[in-house]
Amino acid sequence: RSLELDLRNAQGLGQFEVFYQPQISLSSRKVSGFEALLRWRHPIRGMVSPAEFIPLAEEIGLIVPIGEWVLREACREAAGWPAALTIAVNVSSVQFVRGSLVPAVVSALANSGLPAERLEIEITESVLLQKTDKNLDMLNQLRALGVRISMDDFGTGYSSLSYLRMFQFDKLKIDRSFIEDVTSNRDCSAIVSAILGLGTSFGIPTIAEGVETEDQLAHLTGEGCTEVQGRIFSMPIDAHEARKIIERIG
Ligand code: G
Ligand code: G
Ligand code: MN
Ligand code: NA
Repeated sequence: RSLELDLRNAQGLGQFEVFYQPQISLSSRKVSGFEALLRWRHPIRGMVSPAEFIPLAEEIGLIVPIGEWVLREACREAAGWPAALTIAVNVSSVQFVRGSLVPAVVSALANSGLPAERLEIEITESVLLQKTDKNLDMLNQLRALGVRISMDDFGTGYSSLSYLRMFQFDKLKIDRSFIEDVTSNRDCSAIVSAILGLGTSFGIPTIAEGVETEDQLAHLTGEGCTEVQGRIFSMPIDAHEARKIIERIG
């Protein structure tokens, strides 16, 4: 597989880049932080989406060094932003099982000088599906450092609700698939209301992703969502563009 060979060489060739998508607090209408999203600039294929290469990187174990690089890079970048801004980094379940995630986080924080409280780790349900005790232990270690833990793609998994009992998440991220039709589809609207209600009951802030329209924004604001990210404010942008946004709002 030539994609696999290219992927094995990508990091050494400096083909990865971290993009950043702003997250907006609905109470203050201000940027509260950014999500780090990996990009691969392939010399022939162009920009390859992580959706296309993360599964392969997980399969061949490469996600561990790639994920650690994203963590270092994102923490280093965020350390240069104003202290109110957070950085959310996606972490694969493979990094929990095969990597040394806790020491990697400790060193990314130490090397960048970023306070632990400004780092959010986004996990998906797969982290709690396998090696549950070991992974919960690692989540608690990260928590003890002061790092925040978000549940990504909330509601799309088989047992999202049971995870609320297993771990005290700091944020629930509502998947884009529910937001897309939230204003036009009663089922989506009901699911989103239910998730926002859970957030309120459990005292966990909520963030909606993939918000594109004013109608969606008004709906989510009315339903008590805490934060949004999506095209309505900005698609993921490179570090330079992110700094320009920060200067503009600063
Ligand atoms: O940005 P984009 O929509 O192309 O991302 C596609 C998918 O890849 C998303 O589900 C996102 O969570 C995932 N992703 C993006 N960056 C990273 C990363 O650094 N690590 C991991 N594990 N997943 C990522
Ligand atoms: O990790 P996660 O599943 O949250 O990744 C979100 C993905 O959705 C990223 O690949 C990002 O580029 C993409 N995205 C972000 N905002 C929007 C949006 O408003 N609309 C659409 N269609 N995609 C978005
Ligand atoms: Mn995410
Ligand atoms: Na998601």
